[in-house]
Amino acid sequence: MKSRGSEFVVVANRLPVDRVTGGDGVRSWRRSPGGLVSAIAPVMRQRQGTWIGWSGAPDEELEPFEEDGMRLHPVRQSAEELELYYEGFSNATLWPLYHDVIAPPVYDRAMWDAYVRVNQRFADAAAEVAAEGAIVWVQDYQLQLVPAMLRRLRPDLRIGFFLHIPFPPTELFMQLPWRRRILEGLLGADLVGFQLPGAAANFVRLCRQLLDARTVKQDIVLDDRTVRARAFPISVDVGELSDLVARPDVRRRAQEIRDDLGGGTVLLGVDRLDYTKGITQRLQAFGELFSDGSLKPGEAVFAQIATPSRERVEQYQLLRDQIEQQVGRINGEYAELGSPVIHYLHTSYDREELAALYLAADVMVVTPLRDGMNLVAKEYVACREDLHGALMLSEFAGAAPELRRGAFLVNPYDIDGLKETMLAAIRAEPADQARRLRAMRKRVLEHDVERWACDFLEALERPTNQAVDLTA
Ligand code: GDG
Repeated sequence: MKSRGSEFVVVANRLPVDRVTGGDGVRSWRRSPGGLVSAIAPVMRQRQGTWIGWSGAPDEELEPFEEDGMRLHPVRQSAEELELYYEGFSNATLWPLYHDVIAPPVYDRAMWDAYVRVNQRFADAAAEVAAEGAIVWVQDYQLQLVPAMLRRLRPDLRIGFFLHIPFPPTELFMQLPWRRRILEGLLGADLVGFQLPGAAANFVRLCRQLLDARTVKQDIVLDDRTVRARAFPISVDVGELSDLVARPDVRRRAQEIRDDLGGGTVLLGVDRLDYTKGITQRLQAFGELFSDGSLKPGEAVFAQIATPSRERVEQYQLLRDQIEQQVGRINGEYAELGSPVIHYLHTSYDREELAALYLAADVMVVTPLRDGMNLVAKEYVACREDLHGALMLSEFAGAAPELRRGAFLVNPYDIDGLKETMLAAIRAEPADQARRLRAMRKRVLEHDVERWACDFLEALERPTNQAVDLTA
């Protein structure tokens, strides 16, 4: 088995495909949208890789299959595991803990047990499909135990891990009852990648403090090998987006959206409906601009797309109610017949519609309270080849350091600051918009998602001892 296995294996909670049902009722698979899949797909094809993940349907047993030139290896998840491992430990414990404890994390032993069990199943699958000496790339917070579990089974593999969300500072991480186990799980990798250098530094510091590990700069020196912690800020598929915005149908649709929105300045928010994204803060600021007379109805309109997400987790249900009440209240006060000031859409769109929305927006509003990176901000920048538009961006988004020269930076906890910056972005002169977009586009175009994947894999394949400077 091993000799015929894959030289390159990706392990992620989800497979990179979604099930679709055609008009004739026939079910098939379609590649999932999004940068991660498009960045990794070419590498998968070149290296005859295998992607290990869950199909999206609970209790489903599927044989490995091939789709879009990629070998896919499904891993089962029962309905109970989905509740305890995915909605539970991943999204009710780790997600809030790693995002500054914006919502209180749930610490539940049954959830932890399920997390261990499901991680082991993913590790077993990777051990089964990987060829001798293969590269295995594990993705994200749902699978932090996989690197160590896999190394135990297959010490011959080269294992990389990338965390898409922030990694918290010691003060917060210490709350986790299973904190040592998570660190030991990650240390099974040869390379642990983070979005930002600060997250890598948090991890290295924790290894020193909690595990008494010897560290040299960003390397953790174990008895038998060295683990590197490094930052690889993720990005977007610039080519895909620039093809989309060049399409006449997408441009027509953008104009149609603007016409439908009534001619005022268009502000846009596009987020998964998540408490980390700062949606209520931005809507409050927008509403107050009407109540204090800074804006008149008709002068500006806000389109907020809130993609349904984690709908069975309690905090997400509470947030949805809160946002819907808030939108109702603001529209109740300031809308005129047929012209709401906020258009709130709790739905998801295809990439064409999303690109048209980006083109229609004068001000892109991205105000997370904490975000690993935030691809929406970079997608907006990539789409604005016309150099028109302004990006309002939270200081707490991972994208802020890269985009700081061009974005209107805000602290989303400061409502007066949000209002002031929102007005400045609405009123920015065309020359200022162009200057800012030019600076941001330079960065995003030079650092797209393909470069991110190459940088990570190159670092993973580099022999470890070259990277350690013991004289430092
Ligand atoms: C996690 C981290 C990190 C949104 N609505 C629709 C739609 N989207 C797409 C966007 C964008 C993606 O979803 C969202 O990515 P973000 O980065 O903004 O946020 P998370 O989902 O929280 O992602 C984050 C990321 O992982 C990558 O490492 O940046 O910090 O939290 O691409 O365009 N796509 C479609 N329809 C929608 O309605 N097709």
